[in-house]
Amino acid sequence: MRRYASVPFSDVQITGAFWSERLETVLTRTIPSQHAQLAKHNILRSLKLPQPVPPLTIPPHPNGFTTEIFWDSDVGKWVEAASYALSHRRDAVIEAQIEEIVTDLERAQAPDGYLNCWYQEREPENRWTNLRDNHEMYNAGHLLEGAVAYYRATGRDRMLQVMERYMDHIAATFGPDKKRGYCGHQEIELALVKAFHATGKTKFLDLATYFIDERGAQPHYFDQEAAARGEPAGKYGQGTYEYSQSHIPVRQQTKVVGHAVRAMYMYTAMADLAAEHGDTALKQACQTLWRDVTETRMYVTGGFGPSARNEGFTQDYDLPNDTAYAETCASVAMVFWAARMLNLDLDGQYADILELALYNNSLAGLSRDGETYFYDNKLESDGSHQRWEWHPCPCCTMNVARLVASVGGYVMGLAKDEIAVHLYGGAKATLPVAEGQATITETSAYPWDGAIRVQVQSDRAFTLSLRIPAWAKGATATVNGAPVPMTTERGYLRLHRHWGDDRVALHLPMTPQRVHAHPEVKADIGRVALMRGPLVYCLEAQDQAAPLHRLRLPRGADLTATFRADLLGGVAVVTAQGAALQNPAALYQTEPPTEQPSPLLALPYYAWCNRGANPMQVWVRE
Ligand code: FUB
Ligand code: ZN
Repeated sequence: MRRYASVPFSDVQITGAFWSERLETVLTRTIPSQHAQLAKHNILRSLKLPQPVPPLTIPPHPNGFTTEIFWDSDVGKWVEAASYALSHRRDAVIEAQIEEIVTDLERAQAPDGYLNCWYQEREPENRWTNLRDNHEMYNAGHLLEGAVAYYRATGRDRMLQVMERYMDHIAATFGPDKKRGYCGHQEIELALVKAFHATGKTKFLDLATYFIDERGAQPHYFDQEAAARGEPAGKYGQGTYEYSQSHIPVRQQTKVVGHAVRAMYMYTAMADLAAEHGDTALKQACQTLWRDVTETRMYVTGGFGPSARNEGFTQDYDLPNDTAYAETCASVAMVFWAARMLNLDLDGQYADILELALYNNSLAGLSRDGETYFYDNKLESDGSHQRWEWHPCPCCTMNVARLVASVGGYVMGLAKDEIAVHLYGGAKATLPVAEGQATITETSAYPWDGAIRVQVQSDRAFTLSLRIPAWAKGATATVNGAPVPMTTERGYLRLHRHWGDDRVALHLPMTPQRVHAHPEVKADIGRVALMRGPLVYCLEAQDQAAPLHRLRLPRGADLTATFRADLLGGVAVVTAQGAALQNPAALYQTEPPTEQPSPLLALPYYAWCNRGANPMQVWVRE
């Protein structure tokens, strides 16, 4: 298995305007405001194991479940995002806030290493009795990711030591010759792989491998655990273990099912472990699941999971627009998975979906000012869907923050004698390659413009692989001004030469394109979506001359892209001459309705609902 490694975001300098602006917003507004929200909503207080135990902040759901049970995960994710911020620039206030959290966790940790503020505060006698529902290892995983990120950013290992003790406790409790459990909400598996990478300690990798290998085995651990609680085995709120992708062993899974975030985190860990162990069965399972989700169960915006009922997948082609769940976390997790797939195989299909999920569904989850969010990302709204400042289940907030703060980590890939550029938009890195090094400086106004310049400075012979996105029809390239044949290998233009101080120019045409859905996607029949480059577009009612439901974009209408510096901080809009249905004489009549020309203005989907709530459509009547 040829392996690529992602270049860590801390080794990639983001220089382009698009991501620099978002990075700055996340560093200066999102991270501090999230800390304030964690404090305001008692989440930080919960780490102090207050006595007497305070009443619940989040009233339980009728099924008895409160999202307070996974507050530790929100803290872990915030520490991770904040640590990424520190990797960009140190900040005494943020560091003091993290240090206080670490001290709280250190104090809370039980002598045997166990650490879960919910259980320790409220039901210490019940720990490890309901892995199916209660997120203990999910919390542990996010805290571990936070600890790894903080260690990498600062070199301080106090939190990592706390988490290592906890992982040792977990490894002493679960395993082939112990309790054969694993978490109902996958997360810890990918976190353990990160801990292995950060420390080189194989015990972390072994535990991740055990969890993935054990999942779905019979007799089913969740049945046994339920019986031990005195509940009928197999009686499950969600009705099926597909919800947690534990219905069958992971290598046998061929359909993407259940809760979308759990699925994506699990596939991420599977791809990680396939790479670590050269496990072809695991890799094949990932490839099969990848095809399944991208061919039948993905929104055009790179969103996943249409249904609120299970926060996840339903049937093939079931992709409603106005009720789309498409949780921000699920598409953020798709970015994680796609990056791992790219490391297994340099194949542009993975980078294309990575980019789609990043620029569209994921980025839509964060407002322009960096302080309000979407949890579910609808593709059509009557105006009632709005961004919020906080949520009883704030998982998506820190997920989008950690993604943006580490976006540089998705830009390049590295093999022994190859550097691959997956994403454009302005970035610079000096990388070890071919037993020497190379500095890659990519300059562009991407995603607004497809003119890309890559300066290579090196004295080594290696392959520079430049991604040619599937949407870039008619792409051209030159090296030092001389045209090169556009022969691509699985979506990459692979330029092999002895490099000096050389200039590669890439032209990715950014003509606006119409996208049509498979006819089994009932919601999109007779409708069209617009894309330009990696961006999906939408209509917001406030930009149109007629109400959205009356508008139509005729098939032959010209599409024009214009950069509007005055709009939403600068975006390329797509305009066209559309048509609007006129008022008829009566409620019902035998004459067909008449239309008048009506200009349409579409803007990038990620930017919608930043000027107040208003109706929106991605799929427009054709
Ligand atoms: O259950 C923990 C997180 O909260 C999930 O990943 C999200 O879908 C939300 O339910
Ligand atoms: Zn979420």
